[in-house]
Amino acid sequence: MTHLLILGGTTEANALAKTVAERGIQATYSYAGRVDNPRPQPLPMRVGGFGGVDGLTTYLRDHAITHVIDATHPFAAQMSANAVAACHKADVPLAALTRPAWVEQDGDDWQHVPDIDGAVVALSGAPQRVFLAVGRMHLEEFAPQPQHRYLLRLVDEPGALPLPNCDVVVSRGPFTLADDQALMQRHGIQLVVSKNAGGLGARAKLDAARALGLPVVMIDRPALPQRVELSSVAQVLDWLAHSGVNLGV
Ligand code: 3Y8
Ligand code: NAP
Repeated sequence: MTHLLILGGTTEANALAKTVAERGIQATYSYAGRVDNPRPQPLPMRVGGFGGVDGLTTYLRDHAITHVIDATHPFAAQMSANAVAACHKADVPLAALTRPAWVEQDGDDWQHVPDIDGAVVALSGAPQRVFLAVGRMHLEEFAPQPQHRYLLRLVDEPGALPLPNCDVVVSRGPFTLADDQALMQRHGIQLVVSKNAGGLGARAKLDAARALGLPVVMIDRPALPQRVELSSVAQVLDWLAHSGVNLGV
């Protein structure tokens, strides 16, 4: 009996969940519980960590999970590493549903940095109006650069912020070029800081930066462990069919 676990939290995970539900494949959609109101899914959901590799291994066994799709964000490196380790221990097939990294186009002015710390260093220097579009979880790391006026885009209303000069927009994606361009013009943005998330949900700020002739500090993705990587819902269905799942056709 098939029971698919989808490690979610991305546009691609949501597209997969819709198709899996339509096909009547038994599946569970998993959120970390990072935000107050995660988007509802057409599948049974679970919210919260598993408790590391051992917790996930136990979960896989206790719920007779037959397949895992890691459709988490490219920066969710700990979850992806845990999924590789736990699926190996529990002998459960694993595949990642990923999206390619963004690449510079004509008119882009990107400065690549290897990680969040590299972005913090790149913000040394005279005060600017910075669109710090990296979410909430790593804001403290930017505290050494308080001189800038920051525009923050967060999923939920924040508590105390680690930066003195901030404007906060509470908004979850997917975002549009028109809205991001208007937002960045309204705030007189001079520099954008972005993770290389890839996908369509967050690329609007990059297209807006290009249109406005603004530089971007682009944070490269963390290294992820070796695993099967698929890049479309169709490829996931094919992978499932080849590992014995009846797709309800
Ligand atoms: C809880 C679940 C969809 C999927 C929406 C995608 C697109 C919009 C772009 C900007 C960048 C950022 C952030 C972002 C994007 C999609 C996708 C994506 C970036 C939700 C969601 C959860 C989260 C967690 C949240 C993080 C934060 C990161 C905001 C749902 C909306 C900045 C990543 O406050 C917090 O604790 C937020 C935490 C991890 C990164 C951070 O460090 O703060 N995502 N985002 C997931 C869970 O609990 O398991 O409610 O939908 C999902 C989405 N976020 O089609 O609706 O697929 O990438 N999410 C980044 O890329 O830098 C926003 O503002 O331009
Ligand atoms: P992370 O740093 O890789 O994971 C930290 C811990 O959070 C994991 O070890 C696990 O806890 C728990 N976790 C993460 N994703 C989970 C999931 N889908 N289901 C259950 N537990 C999960 O992860 P993150 O970067 O905080 O991302 C958390 C969630 O937000 C993921 O669903 C991801 O897809 C989504 N997201 C993240 C970003 C981003 O920029 N990082 C952007 C968009 C969406 P245990 O060890 O206790 O199991």
